[in-house]
Amino acid sequence: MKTVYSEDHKLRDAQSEIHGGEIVSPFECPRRAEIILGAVQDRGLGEVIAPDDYGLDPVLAVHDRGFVDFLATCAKEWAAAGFAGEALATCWPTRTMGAPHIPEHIDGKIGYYALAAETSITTGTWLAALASKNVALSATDLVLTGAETAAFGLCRPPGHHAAVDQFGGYCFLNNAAIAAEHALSRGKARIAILDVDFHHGNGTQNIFYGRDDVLFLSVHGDPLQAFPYFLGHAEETGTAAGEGFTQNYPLPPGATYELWCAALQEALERVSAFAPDLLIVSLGVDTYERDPISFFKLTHDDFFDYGRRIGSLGLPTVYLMEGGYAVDEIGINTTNVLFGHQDTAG
Ligand code: Q9C
Ligand code: ZN
Repeated sequence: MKTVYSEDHKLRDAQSEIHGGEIVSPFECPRRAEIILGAVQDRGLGEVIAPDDYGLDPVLAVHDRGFVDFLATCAKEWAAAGFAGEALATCWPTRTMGAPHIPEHIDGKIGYYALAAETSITTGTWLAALASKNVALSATDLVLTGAETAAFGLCRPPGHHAAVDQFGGYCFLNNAAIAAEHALSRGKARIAILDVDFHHGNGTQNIFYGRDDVLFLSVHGDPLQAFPYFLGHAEETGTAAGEGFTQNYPLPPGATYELWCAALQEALERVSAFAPDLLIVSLGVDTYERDPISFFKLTHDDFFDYGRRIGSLGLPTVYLMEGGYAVDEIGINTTNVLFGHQDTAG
């Protein structure tokens, strides 16, 4: 299986994350991608190639123009406002306010576009986010052109928390959604997105909630107990034409692989019944037993096992990297899924 990778991910190198009331060194760090790349090369998964540049059109097919402009200029505006640290949101339009106007001051504007406070915006963030969506699109094109039956986009920063006009949860542009929309624009009729990251893919769900051409399925920590806390419940199944095209599988703290796998099997049956032209896997390996911010208990072997299950569907498949914060072991866990896929898909 080929891997698409861009060194530009290193431009996203934030120093601050708000965690447990402290400012800590971010869990989502450049070393994550370096370790994954190392495992891809050391284990001989396949060729590693650089992405093409797809410009902004595929981004604007998914995200709001004002949001995109905000991401592109936020760090500059923050510095111009006289703030010394990295840009962080501290004020939101909350449940009692609505948002009748988008603030002009960057301190308010960042709150308007943020879905959480942990994620800072730095000067290199925008270029890294652009490179990450190029990685996703290039990996997708490897499969769309028929050159490959499966591909791996080593995206960093991740994407699945980014909504139409919101960033957060370490995500800025929704790589999986951008890839899905791109596949539709290239004549594919139905896309399935399977999100196996520990966290609910609120952004992807938001983007396709009213749509019947993109099936969204997510297995994740129950939002009553885990980030993003306000979306990802089992009763969220889509709206209007999209009714029945979203399915969530929230699982409680301490869920075993047996339970996790039962949910995955249900999701895989939904994928098969939908008969998509393309399967996009939002691949987060923060379900790992030693992940520092998550509560599932998957082992190295479990990643290989579920990769085999996904591969056995026999669908054209694009894996796009999302989360995973046990950095020393992120490479083995990620490549285990991909080798598992190859084991059954051939
Ligand atoms: N301390 C991904 O895995 N956690 N994002 C904030 C507050 C944010 C995870 C909890 C976790 C985001 C792509
Ligand atoms: Zn995650």
